[in-house]
Amino acid sequence: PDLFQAPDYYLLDELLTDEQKMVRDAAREWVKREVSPIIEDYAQKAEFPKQIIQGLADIGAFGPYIPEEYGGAGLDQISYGLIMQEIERGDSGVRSTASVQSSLVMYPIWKYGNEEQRNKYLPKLASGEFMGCFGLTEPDYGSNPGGMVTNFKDKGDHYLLNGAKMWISNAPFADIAVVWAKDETGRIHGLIVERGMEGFSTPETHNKWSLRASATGELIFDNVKVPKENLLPNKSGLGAPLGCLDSARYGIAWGAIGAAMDCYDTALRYAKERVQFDKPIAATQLQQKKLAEMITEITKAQLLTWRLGVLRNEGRATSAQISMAKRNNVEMAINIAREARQILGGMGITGEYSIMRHMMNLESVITYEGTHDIHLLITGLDITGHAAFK
Ligand code: TGC
Ligand code: FAD
Repeated sequence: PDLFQAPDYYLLDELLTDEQKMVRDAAREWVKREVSPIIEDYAQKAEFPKQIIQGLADIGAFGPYIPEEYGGAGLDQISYGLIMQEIERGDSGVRSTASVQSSLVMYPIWKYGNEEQRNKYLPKLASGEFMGCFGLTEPDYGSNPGGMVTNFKDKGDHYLLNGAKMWISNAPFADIAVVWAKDETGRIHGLIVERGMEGFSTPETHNKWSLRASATGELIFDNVKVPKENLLPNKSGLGAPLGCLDSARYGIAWGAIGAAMDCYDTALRYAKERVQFDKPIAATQLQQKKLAEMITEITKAQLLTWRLGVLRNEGRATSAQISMAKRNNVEMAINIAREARQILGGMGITGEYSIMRHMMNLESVITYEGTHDIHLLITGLDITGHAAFK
């Protein structure tokens, strides 16, 4: 009863299995106990709370759907989504850390790596002993990663890697980086770069107004000698990193619902308690309009995302379907954060409440993993057959 009141207007819990509910409730309880009490302070300090890494591993947030033989939690896609929802109810930056570790580092090693690489890295990533990051974006190539200039040359017994990535979540403290770079023919491959390799540095990006509790940085490669066994052998081409993004974007679709739920829940409680003109502001039509529209949008997003989860479990979800859910849900959440902030009046701009932090975080979420525009253009391409971004 002390848990956060998660809106479930259409009785969606009835669509979840006992295991899915158990996983979600464990994540919810952990976020409430370990994340919510400290996260505002860390966001204000612009610091990632490293002490929660063990807890994230314990709730299965590192590799929820990676098979147990590699240390993952071996869960289904809806359980994965529900974990992301609960973490992002706490903070989008913490969810970012889990998304990157699971879908952008463990996923490519699992799917595109060989057995040796899986055994070497996955159990340590699942337990949080190793933290990873994913380097796709470059200073001159964000929405268009296919243009990347980071490259490697075959030097016989090793590869020589040069280039730079920017806006990389977890980079400042990551032990390993999954880096996308072109070979001498211009073909994109994934390489595992380890901290400590000569010529590899990860300067931190400062002065962010968004995702402040997540560490963001650059990856600089200055003639880094990468052992040949660190190349991911089983997939190359732009489709390889984009395949990882499908998995992360799906998790973000769920995560955004969590941020929206927290804003709605906070605004509803506040509106019932806050009295102006001798009555609770919740008794005014204007505030009811805001709250009623919020629960409607959350409910629509929950149904869309649950269905997407079923399709993912069946291996039938398309990339375009994932783009639609990421785009819809993040916009839904950012709109709810803005309306909820207003319901709290002046209190809404303070760190006493989570809403302003969610609102600012969501400015990153609507931009990373494909901007809001790019996801619209992916839907446009899917329904018309014309790629408008080219
Ligand atoms: P295009 O020619 O369309 O495609 C190239 C190849 O990729 C295949 N493909 C996909 N494969 C798997 N999943 C997908 N979603 C795929 N989309 C496309 C495609 O079939 C093709 O394969 P092949 O075999 O024919 O070569 O590529 P394009 O250059 O025209 O670009 C398409 C576009 C614009 C949609 C794509 O570049 C894109 O999605 N851009 C956005 C970039 C982006 O999302 N970056 C994210 C960086 S990572 C990040 O932000 C992490 S934040 C994490 C956190 O902190 O939580
Ligand atoms: P640009 O691509 O330059 O876009 C600028 C504007 O132009 C946007 O509004 C965009 O929608 C629009 N635009 C671009 N192309 C078109 C077009 N064809 N038609 C119409 N409009 C267009 N990347 C990683 O690789 N790993 C990470 O871990 C990671 N973490 C991140 C963490 C944070 C906090 C942030 C902010 C970003 C992160 N990113 C990461 C990078 C992120 O994926 C990129 O910022 C994003 O893909 C957009 O690229 P860009 O910033 O270069 O914007």
